[in-house]
This record gives sequence, structure tokens and C-alpha cells, in this order.
Amino acid sequence: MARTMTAKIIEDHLAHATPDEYTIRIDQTLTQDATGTMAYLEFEAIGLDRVRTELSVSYVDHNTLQTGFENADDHRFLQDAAARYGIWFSRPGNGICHQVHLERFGAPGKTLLGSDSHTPTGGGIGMLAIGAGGLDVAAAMAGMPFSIPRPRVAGVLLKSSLPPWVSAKDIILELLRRLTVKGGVGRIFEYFGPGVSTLSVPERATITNMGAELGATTSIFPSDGVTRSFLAAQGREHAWIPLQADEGAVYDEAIEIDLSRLEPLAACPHSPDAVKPVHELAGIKVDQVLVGSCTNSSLKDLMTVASVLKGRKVHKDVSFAVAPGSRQVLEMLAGGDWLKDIIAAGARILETACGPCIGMGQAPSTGGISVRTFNRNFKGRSGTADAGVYLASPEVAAACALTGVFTDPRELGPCPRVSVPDSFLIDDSMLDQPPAHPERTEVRRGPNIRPLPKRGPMEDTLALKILLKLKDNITTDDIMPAGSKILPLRSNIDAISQYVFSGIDRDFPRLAREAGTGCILAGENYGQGSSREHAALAPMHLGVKAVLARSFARIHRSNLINFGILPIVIDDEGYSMLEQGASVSVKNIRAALAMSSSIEVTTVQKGTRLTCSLNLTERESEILKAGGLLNFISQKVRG
Ligand code: MIC
Ligand code: SF4
Repeated sequence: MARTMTAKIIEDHLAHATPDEYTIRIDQTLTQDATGTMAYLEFEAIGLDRVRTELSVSYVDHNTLQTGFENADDHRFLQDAAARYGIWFSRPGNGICHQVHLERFGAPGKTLLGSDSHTPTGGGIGMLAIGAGGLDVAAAMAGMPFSIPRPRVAGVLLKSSLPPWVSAKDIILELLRRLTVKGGVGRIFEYFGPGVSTLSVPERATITNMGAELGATTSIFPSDGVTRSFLAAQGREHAWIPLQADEGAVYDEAIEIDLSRLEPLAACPHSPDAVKPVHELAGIKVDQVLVGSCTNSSLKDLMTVASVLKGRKVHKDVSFAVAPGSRQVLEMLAGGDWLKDIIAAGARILETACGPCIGMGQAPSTGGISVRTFNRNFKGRSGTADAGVYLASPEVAAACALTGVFTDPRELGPCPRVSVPDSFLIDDSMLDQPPAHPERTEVRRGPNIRPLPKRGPMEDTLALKILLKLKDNITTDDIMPAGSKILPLRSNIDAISQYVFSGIDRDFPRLAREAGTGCILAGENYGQGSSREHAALAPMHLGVKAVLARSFARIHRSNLINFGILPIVIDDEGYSMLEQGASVSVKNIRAALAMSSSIEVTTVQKGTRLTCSLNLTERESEILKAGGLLNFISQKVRG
């Protein structure tokens, strides 16, 4: 039977299949520093001496603003843990995990699990690359296979080629415009058709990266001659294998994009799917322009920006900053005239890291308008609560930086032609290889690195206060905000839990502790965005035992289950009826978990019974019964 690329990779890696999920072997893992400390503490708790993957890499790219000892202590812990457990370590300054992984480790046909939601960037090079919580990645490092709900495979036919000034970012923005931030839930997007060969690997990676914003499980491009040339340019042609869907492969859904009809687009505040053509925004004053992030910081992206800026000056009212995606990109920019052109235009050069994308510096002014080549523009994520953040391509960003207002780059005249060199500068000296005798490494821990909080087995009855009633599309940034002040607390759950929902209700931690046991009531797509398991772990620490939502985002739902929080699906009627501050009780939980189907939620005041669903797989029910994945794993180990 003709197979899709998804089917091929899944079949090659299949450990187990049930009617609702596939369990696949994981070849490679990646972690980053903001999720990595927890992931390695979890790996330690599993109790193995060495990772059992083909390759595992620990990156430092998020918490690089060192205003106190915490981040530097985390970096040191991560470097020691990597050496101790047989993991590659990418030192701070080497670049953003997804960009570096694409350059130095990504390989078509392989599976990659990463404790970062933008791990699907690897789909640009033909990997099945999936984002997950740190605990799932720890389990994968221990050699355990990873389960995904059976996905629907959406085939995206790319026709023709992009017009001048229109770029890969506009392709994914167009998909976000059509499908919204929940349109990809439960789906894998496979790209095919004549447009594919017109896109380079980093351009493909821009698209698969931002597939995360659709809520997709992952996205994947074929591995073709373009992929082979990219790998050859990185000195890694040996990693190439061809990969494409078989002729006649059938997709569950079909999408068609005629690239020649696209125009420059931008996602408006405060959601990646609030997409408009840039010409409709023309004239809006811009205060800040930022180029970088794992979406658009490749050599080609920055060469394009340099070519647009060459011989021109950034508008005097615009703060313009550039963060190259990797040390390779920065060194190569510096090797040509590109970096000089960017600096001469008036750019502020930032280190090769996530930086402002996660609120690590460069917060805009009060009410400021910021145009960014990033992937997320959730309210407050920039560090300024009332800033308006727009997401756009490097071409649009450069045009806005020059004029100080929203500008369609097509107005700048002929589009510069940029051609990326045939070979990249290869210097892996900031990638520490795992030592031959890892057992000799001592793992040093700073005072902010605290033990993991634990939870006992699942209770049979729960009395729960509804601590918050929320709308649709609540992000993990809403639940567990990031930014330069809170991120250094990622290794200390007790300290970070003081900030749960701090952008929505500062009193939440106090209310939760007073209630003792509580739940959250939410609309659709609860927990969209990041993979941070802190958005489950910190609420768990505050006594949250269940989330009642109309639907859940994939990674966050798994994180809830991994930390023993019940993900209860409630219908419209129930959602409308329940109010913040009310109390509900949930009984016979263990029986409901055994059936893994419906569960009854009763309002304490009126005794109204709501039949809700759990929609759990057998494995998920077992994990919840144990009170979370770590308990489940140790039960299994004990037999
Ligand atoms: C993000 O872009 O939100 C992050 C920061 O990279 C997160 C991970 C984290 O919160 O540490 C993600 O995308 O998973
Ligand atoms: Fe880093 Fe931003 Fe990419 Fe997250 S989305 S990995 S914070 S650059």
C-alpha cells in the first residue's frame, strides 16, 4: 500500500500500536536549559547510568541572561549531567537548540523527541521530530518508547514558487490564517508537491517550526536533493537518506497552497493566527524590530536582512536588534560583509540565544509596537503587558526597521537575491562530546536546584474548589509565565509556583493553597504553546488535582497526566454552568480510570451531576492511577 512519510517513519520505529495510539522508539533527544534541569533530575530519578538513545543533546540557549547565580548554576549542572550520563552538551553561545540541531545532528528518517515545543523544526530535514514535556524526554533517554495519539495526516500540496519578497514565514502564516491555533491538534502535516524543491532546508524548518503554533503533533518535509546538499554543506552527507510519500499515498486531509499567490503577511497581537496582509497594516508606527528566534535566524534569513539594510539606516525611532540562531550563522555573517552591513545600519547585536523571544531582555516600551520574526506573540510574553507584538518574515522586519512604520517590503524596490554558500563553516568546539568515563563526573548542584516534588497515587474521591474560570486558548505562558525574572526559578518548583497564573490572577497561589485541593475550569485548547512541564508541575505543587476543559492541547495534556492531574473534558453546558469559586466533587475516580471513559462531576451546592469524559488510553489511565509517570515507571521497575 502506498505510504505517507509519517507512516514510513512510524512503521520503522514502531514498538507497539493500539487502536488509539502509536508507541515509537526514539533515536535522538534534545533538551534546553529552561526545561533541561527538570528533565535531568527526572532522568536521575529513573536511576540509569547512561542514556540509551543513539544521540542525546543538552543545549543552553534560553536562560542566558545571568542577573543572579541561578542560571549559571543551572548551566553548570547541565554540563556535569551531560558528561555524567553520556549526552552531548552545547555550551551557551553555541546557539538556539533547534537551529544547531538542524545544522549538526538532524538526520532524515530519524525520530527526535525534545523538551521544547518547537522540536518539529527537525521536520525541515525529514525527521519525525516531536515536542514533549521533560519527563517524557527523560523516559525516552532511558530507552522507553514514546506514545502519540494516532494522528490524522494532513497533506499540504505546495504549488509553484514564492514571488519576490515573500518567504517561508508567509507560507506558515497563511496556514495559521486558514486553520487557526487549534487547527493542527491531533495532526501531522506532510508537505509535498513542486513547491517543495524551491525551498531550502532552513526555509522548510521555518515552516515545520511554526507548525507548533497550529497545535500540530509535528510537520515534515521530504528528504530530497536539497536536503542532501544541505547535509553535504554541513559536512554530513553520510546522514542523508531519501524520503518521500509513495505515489498515490492517501492523506486524511488535503490542503493546497499556491505559493505564487502568497503575499507578505503578519500575525497581529496577541495570537499567531490573527494574520493579516502587511499592506493592510501599512503606516502603523513601529517602536521595535527584532530578528532572530528558532523560526527565522538561519544564515539565509540574516543574509536577507543584511542585503535589505545594506547602505541604509534604521529609522531613528526604532530599536532594532538581531540575534543570530547559532555561532555558525554568526561566524559566517562576520566572514562576509553581512554582519558589517547589519551593524552599519544601526542594529543592536544580541547573543546567539532565544533572548527576547522568551522575554530574556528587550521588553518593548509601554504600549510599544514590536515587529518580530519569532513564532509567538501571546500577550505579555515580551515582558511588557500592554505591548503589541506582530510576527512577520525577516523581509517585513527589515522593511519596518528602515521606515519606522509597517511597510510591505515590495515597496522597497527590487528584491535582493541571496545565495547561501555551498559549504558551511564547521567548528564543533562548543559542543562537548560525552567523555569515555562518565562515571567519574561529579554533578554539581547550586542552591536553587531543588529536588522534584512528589505526588502519591491517585485518590478515589476529590473535593475541588474551582480556582479559576478561563476562556479558550489559554497558553502555558498564561499558566506559568516565563521572562527574565521567573525563568531562573525553573529548577525550584516551590519558588516558581508563586507565579502560577500571575498575569491573570496574582492571588492564585494563595487561593490554591488555602483551598487545599482545587481545579481549573477552561475552554477549548487549554495549555496551547510551550512544552514546559512547570505548567503542570507547579499547579500540582499548589494542590491542583484536575483541569476541567472543553479540550486540551496535546503536550500540556500529557504533562498534566505525567504529574497526576486529571484532564477532564467538559461539554459546553457544563462549562457555562460552573462558576469560579464553586466547589465540585469527583467520586469513584479509580473505577472511572479503569474504564477510561466517563467520569461524574457533582456540584456541591446544588448536587447537579455532570457527566464528563476522560478519553484516556489504557497507558494514560495507568499513569494517572499511579499518580504520575515517575511513580508509574518505578512501579514497573519494581515489577
Ligand atoms: C517557548 O518558546 O515557549 C519555550 C520557552 O521555548 C518553551 C519551552 C519552555 O518553556 O522552556 C517551548 O516552546 O516549549
Ligand atoms: Fe527559544 Fe523562542 Fe524558539 Fe522557544 S520559540 S525555543 S524561546 S527561540
